[in-house]
Amino acid sequence: MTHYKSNLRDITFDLFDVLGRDAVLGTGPAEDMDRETAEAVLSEMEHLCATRIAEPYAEGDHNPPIYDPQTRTVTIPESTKQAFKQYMDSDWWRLELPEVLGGQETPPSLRWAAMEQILGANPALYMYSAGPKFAQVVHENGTERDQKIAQHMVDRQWGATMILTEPDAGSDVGAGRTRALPQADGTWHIEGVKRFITSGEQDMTENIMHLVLARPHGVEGVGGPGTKGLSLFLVPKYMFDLESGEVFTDQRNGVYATNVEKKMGLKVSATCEMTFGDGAPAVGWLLGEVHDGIAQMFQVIEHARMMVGTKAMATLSTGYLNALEYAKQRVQGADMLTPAKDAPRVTITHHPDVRRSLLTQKSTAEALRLLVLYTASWQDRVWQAAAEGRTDEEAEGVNDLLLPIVKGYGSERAWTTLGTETLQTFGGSGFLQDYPIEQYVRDAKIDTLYEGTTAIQGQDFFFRKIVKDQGRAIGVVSKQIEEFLGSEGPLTDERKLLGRAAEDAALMVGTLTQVLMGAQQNPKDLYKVGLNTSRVLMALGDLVCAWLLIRAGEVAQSQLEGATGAEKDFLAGKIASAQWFARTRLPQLTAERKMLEATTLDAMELPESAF
Ligand code: ST9
Ligand code: FAD
Repeated sequence: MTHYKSNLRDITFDLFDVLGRDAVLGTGPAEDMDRETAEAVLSEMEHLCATRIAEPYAEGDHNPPIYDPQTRTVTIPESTKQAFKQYMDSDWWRLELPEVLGGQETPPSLRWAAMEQILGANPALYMYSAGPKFAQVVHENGTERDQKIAQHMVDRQWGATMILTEPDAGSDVGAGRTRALPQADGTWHIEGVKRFITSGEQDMTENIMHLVLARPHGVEGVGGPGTKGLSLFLVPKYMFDLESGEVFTDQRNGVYATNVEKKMGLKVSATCEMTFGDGAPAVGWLLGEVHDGIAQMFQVIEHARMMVGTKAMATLSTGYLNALEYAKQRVQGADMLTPAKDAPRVTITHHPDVRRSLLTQKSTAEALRLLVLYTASWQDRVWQAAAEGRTDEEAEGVNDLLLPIVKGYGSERAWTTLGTETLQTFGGSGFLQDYPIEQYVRDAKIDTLYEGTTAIQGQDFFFRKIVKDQGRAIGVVSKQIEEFLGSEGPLTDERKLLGRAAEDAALMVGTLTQVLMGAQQNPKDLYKVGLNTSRVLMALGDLVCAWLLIRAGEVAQSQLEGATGAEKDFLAGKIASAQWFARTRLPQLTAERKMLEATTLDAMELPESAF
């Protein structure tokens, strides 16, 4: 038994019964894959993740990677190394790759359903194993040279990193000062210090390809201020033969880990300070030979933001299932209805407040899974279109709209639920290392921080995904919700709550858009928008999640007749999740709307010294 508890029944119910993902199987790019194969993939992945992948989870936390400042190397704990090897040997990572790079064409919805399991079992392993996936961005944006590099990254299973952050450039990536100096042979020398780099150094792969944002120096017309002046460079740890990929271990490139951070959680993931060009040149190639770094890097970031939201959901899901198991065994107190001092003691699942907490955990985990898979089903359309040589702008737009909800809303809801409800179910035992929850809480906190903090997700959501998009994508999702509300369904009370909440959400977006327009006359009103972007992100996250859960609850209702045993319980649980989430979350949108409408500039006018 490992810490990881998967929820395969819920995954397949969402994929096939609610979101109809059978439709993308056995046809187009997935013509070789039918539902049976897809279910077999998920079940194999579940087995691997619940055993070998999950086994070293706590060990990696207790004995994190060791940094040697003399050699500037990082030693990963042996048990993590073995699990990493097992995962790479399993070839499941090929599900995420296109055929041209040796992958197995798989619809994104099925990919994320599979990856949920490694992200719940041992998320750092997913990050260490992402080198081949990074190769896809190198391949898609690259010259012939870069495409050869991409193939080596896959064939030789190199590690890879995304390198943006600097001490003075975190959320504000455009403040980065790392320089790139052009060389006569067409390469570039990178100079500077980056920090907080995931997987920056490790001893599990023969090479690491760093994808680095740096500012070209001394070249006419490029390298200006801000994000648009950044270019993306491929900087290997070791130099290698371009044709064969053979690594020259005696030709160490001048990029070194100069520190490894000591962290609150996710400790087995080495978070490195990386120094470029101190002593020896750090040689790199300009990706695609075009100066379009921030747009290229955002192709990685979009995937990584989806990954973070999936990790957050997966952790809450396994956390809830652990808490449920504990609650079913822990005997404490008597039933409220039998107050006699000698009344029989009951398991804590008999207490209303524990039930409140368990339903909050269950419905939130299930809502976030639906959110991830619903978003991935828009990615299915993007993927299908690409296979046919088309672009599907509507699907791209809706995916873009949903990403900050998956990442920002998802990580906030998952972490607060884990910390305030899941751990609490264990009482004092939750605070101990005897159960995985305290590690889950520490490991999941990072999800609200990296890949853009929640504040950044809120701004991205409102300014870029709603206003800059001129409401197109949000219009598509709103229309789907309206159509649902216009149809008949058995969860009538929840549908009413959804209708009211949809009005509140529309008013919130409308009011904020008006305030934004008004800011052209009263510039300070822009602060009122800034005071509310996180609120709108969270409110719309609740709305979309409630809608998806009610849809799922109604599907469950339609399957209930004739169901027996565990299947009947599962379906009843789905209906209960929908009802609980709708009844406890949706009424809060009215209060959120009122708070948004009542926003003043007081917070901005308060002198800093008064805080
Ligand atoms: C990090 C890593 O935290 C943590 C975990 C690592 C795990 C790694 C392994 C797993 C991942 C595996 C991935 C594999 C690869 C997958 C490939 C799949 C094929 N969407 O608004 P503007 C662009 S890393 C798209 O003016 P500012 C766009 O080009 C550190 N593009 O921004 C735009 O131009 P235009 C993470 C976007 O004011 C341009 O940027 N750090 C988007 O200059 C400028 O836009 C962060 O995330 C978007 N949503 O800069 C930083 N937004 O408008 C957070 C912008 O012409 N900070 N672009 O299209 C931000 O995001 C800031 O808002 C900012 C602001 C930097 C963008
Ligand atoms: P800051 O930007 O200083 O933010 C501090 C606070 O101010 C936050 O609450 C933030 O929301 C708020 N804030 C900042 N600016 C604004 C604004 N304009 N409006 C409203 N609020 C704002 N980076 C990489 O490049 N590659 C990696 O692999 C990587 N991995 C990481 C792994 C870990 C474990 C950690 C901790 C970080 C990692 N990062 C990585 C960096 C990560 O992406 C940044 O920490 C994150 O983007 C936030 O930047 P910051 O820490 O400098 O915080």
